[in-house]
Amino acid sequence: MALQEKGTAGEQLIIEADRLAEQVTHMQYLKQPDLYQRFGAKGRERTKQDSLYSLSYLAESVLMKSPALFMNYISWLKLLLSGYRVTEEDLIVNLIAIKKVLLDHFEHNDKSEVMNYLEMGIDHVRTEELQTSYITVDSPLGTEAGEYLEYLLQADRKQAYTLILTLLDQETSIKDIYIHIFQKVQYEIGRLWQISRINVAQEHYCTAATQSIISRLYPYWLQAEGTGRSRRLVSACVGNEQHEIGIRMLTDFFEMDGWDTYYLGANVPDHSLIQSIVDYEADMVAISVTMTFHVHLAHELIEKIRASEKTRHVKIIVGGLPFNIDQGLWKLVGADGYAPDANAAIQLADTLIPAVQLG
Ligand code: B12
Repeated sequence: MALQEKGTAGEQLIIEADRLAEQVTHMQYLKQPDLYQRFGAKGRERTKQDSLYSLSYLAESVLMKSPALFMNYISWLKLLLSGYRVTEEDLIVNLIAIKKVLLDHFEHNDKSEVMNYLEMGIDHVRTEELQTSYITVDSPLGTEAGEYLEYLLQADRKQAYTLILTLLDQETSIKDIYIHIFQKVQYEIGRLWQISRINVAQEHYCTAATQSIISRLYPYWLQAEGTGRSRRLVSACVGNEQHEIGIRMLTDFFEMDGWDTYYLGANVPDHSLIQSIVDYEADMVAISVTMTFHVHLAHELIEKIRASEKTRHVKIIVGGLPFNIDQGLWKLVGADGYAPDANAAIQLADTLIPAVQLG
């Protein structure tokens, strides 16, 4: 299904989001002058930043016709703000300020659609949220994932690495280590940051440590070049998406499964990515999106890939957080398929391009 032409309400909102966020902040501080005493001058900057995020998520949600994206954002925001002593009431005041500013200062024929999504978001603030750890002892490798996380939080990456080597000695598969330890621990680190239990520096340390451990495992599984033509994958994050570990793990799974892979990571200009499909004679492209407000960039990129005769034959798969939140979203961006994680992606790829097809 094609998206509407340029100039939809969602697109207009993306363009005007910064100006509108400033007006929302102004209105919220008029309504709640005590915010200065509670949060100081920095609080005003944060309010503007958060309002900008809210407008961006709202816009993307409207653009993709996916209320789930905005509802998930509201749940996420509520938990994030509670760590900063920002209450549900404060959030509702902010969302109502957004509503007022949109009513008075945003013009579009389909404005009612934007207002409907926003209303749903305001109602959603009152929904009870259950937030539990991603790591439980009864899940596969749950105990080991807990230990691994503890080592990283104690800044002991050597012990974390030793734990992984011990698991390899016990013949735990690398794929299981990726999914049940690295991925789970990354999700848990995100949750701990969100509820203000760890700071940004700790998150960066843990992420960098896991990336280095992933690299140190390559000699255990990366094979020398095989003979003959294998299926070929080009993989990358969309636009200025910075979350690259998921697509890296996915690419490694493809390589483990006999594909030849060309991993580009984050910050690849669309035209370079498209050129690499040609140069590398790719059969499939994997595009990763984590931040919801980047979903439309995946749609634009896919349109560009399909527009060129040289690249329109490739199969395109997408994945990442927004696609996991709304499992029908992949169709709207024009992809050939989606999978929730690296294991499922391999199965999907086998369906789209069976191994025998290329001989
Ligand atoms: C590490 C991290 C970062 C790092 C990334 C570093 C790097 N080199 O990758 C940095 C510090 C840059 C970062 C920045 C930000 N982050 Co961040 N980050 C994370 C964190 C903790 C881990 C990400 C990760 O490694 N996941 C592990 C991988 C293995 O999982 P995955 O990405 O889901 O991938 C799997 C599947 O989704 C799927 N998949 C993924 N891609 C694809 C593609 C295809 C084709 C297919 C089929 C499948 C597929 O397969 C993968 C493997 O199984 C997450 C927490 C989380 N829940 O993910 C937050 C998180 C994603 N970040 C978040 C936020 C808010 C931000 C910032 C806005 C923070 C800020 N204020 O600046 C910025 C935005 C940056 C940007 N513009 O992109 C939020 C997003 C919330 C939301 N609802 O949108 C999260 C969820 C944290 C949280 N709980 O609040 N972040």
